[in-house]
Amino acid sequence: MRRSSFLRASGGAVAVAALAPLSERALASDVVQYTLTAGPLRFSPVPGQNFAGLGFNGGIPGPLLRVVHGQRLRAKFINNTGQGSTIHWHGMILPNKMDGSEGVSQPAVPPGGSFLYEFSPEPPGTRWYHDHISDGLLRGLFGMIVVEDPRDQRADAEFALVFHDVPKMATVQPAMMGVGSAPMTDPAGSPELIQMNDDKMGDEVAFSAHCINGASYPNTKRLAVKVGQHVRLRILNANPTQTRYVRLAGHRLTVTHSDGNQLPQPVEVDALRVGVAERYDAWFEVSEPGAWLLQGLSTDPLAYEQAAVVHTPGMENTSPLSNPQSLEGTDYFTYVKAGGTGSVMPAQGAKHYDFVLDDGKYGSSRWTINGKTYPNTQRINVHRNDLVTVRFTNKTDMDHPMHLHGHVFEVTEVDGLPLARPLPKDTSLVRGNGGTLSWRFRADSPPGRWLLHCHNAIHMMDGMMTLVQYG
Ligand SMILES: [Cu+2]
Repeated sequence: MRRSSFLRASGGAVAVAALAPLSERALASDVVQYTLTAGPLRFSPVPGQNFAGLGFNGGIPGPLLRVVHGQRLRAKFINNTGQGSTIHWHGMILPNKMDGSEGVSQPAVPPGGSFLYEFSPEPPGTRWYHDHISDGLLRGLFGMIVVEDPRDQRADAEFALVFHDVPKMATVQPAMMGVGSAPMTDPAGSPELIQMNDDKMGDEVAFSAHCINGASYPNTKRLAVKVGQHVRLRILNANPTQTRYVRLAGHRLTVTHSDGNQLPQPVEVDALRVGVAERYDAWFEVSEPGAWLLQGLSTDPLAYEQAAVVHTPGMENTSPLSNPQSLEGTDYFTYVKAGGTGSVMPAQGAKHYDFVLDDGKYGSSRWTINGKTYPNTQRINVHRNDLVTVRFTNKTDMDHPMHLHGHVFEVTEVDGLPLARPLPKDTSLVRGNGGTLSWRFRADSPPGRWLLHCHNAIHMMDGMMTLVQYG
């Protein structure tokens, strides 16, 4: 019988992005305990800003949680936000009642209440946790959790980076009504800008600061590396509505994991394309002394502030090499690059669903699946071990980051191209203006009701959501 010892993790704010190896003591523990207290927080990442946010343990983002695959996580959630809240463990396969979906897997934890989340985190990789009620996620209730895989490749240095933004909350309601006036701020050359028509421009949320781990450039923590190191970045896009393009000046990035799951083979790119709620693990080699900017690209005048300096010893005060805020001529990550095109094994005996994603055009507060909004959307009813395929067709002119709780699916097709190497993911961007994307998954998760929804907070709140129900 294994010794049962408890590790009391500090659970403080993410002060430093660098991940040190877990201590011997942590590795010897069967259970990792955290307390996550959510409460109001005045957040000031840039001078003059005073955002009425919500944070876990006094920080935005919340603390970086770490467990080793095989350990059990016991997270006590204390809700001091003054409103109902839950914690969803994004990308985890876990007992349904631990999924943290308000109204689906549990009732809201009331103000002043608490809830004990306890499960064995599966599968290993870069995952995250966040509030799953109304505006909690928008206001700052999110953080990263890394489930370390002992068999994983060792990095010489490793950094966990949450890309997040401070929303102008007054723009959220107009965006939900489809009558907002916030501009698009995607970088030049991005498909987001190219595919947008003018008929549905009222759905954008505006942001007042762009951050990495709670700070804006130049106040972001510097990432210290050494020549010869093989460095791993774990990157999460916690923005509620916008795709992020992430680039490290002077370097190519080798992408090994998508949403924490190992890709069939690594892909080398100039920049990451990180949809809302997606995560990427990307590596680079430090081949010479220098200082380089790691940036979230956008055309927002504030965008330059979503950056951090990567530097070798003695170079911390050198002006860092940077990139233009443009994707023109940039080789950025796509699912097709990662999966290659070819033929895919037919999913024989699969239950197939066609989901058309649509909207109500300008001035509408409807984002639909097959013409319906949640809870009137078509459900996916499964029996244990069913094979399910879902094909999305996107008739809107915005991409939709479609997310399935409690499962890892495979992306098998993108825009009519079958992927030779299906990609294991929990969130995937479906391209606008007629784009298609197919999922395949096995209904072998714990039984229950699992949400399937667009992770754009506006679209989700406006109904683009359904359920996978085990019968
Ligand atoms: Cu959407």
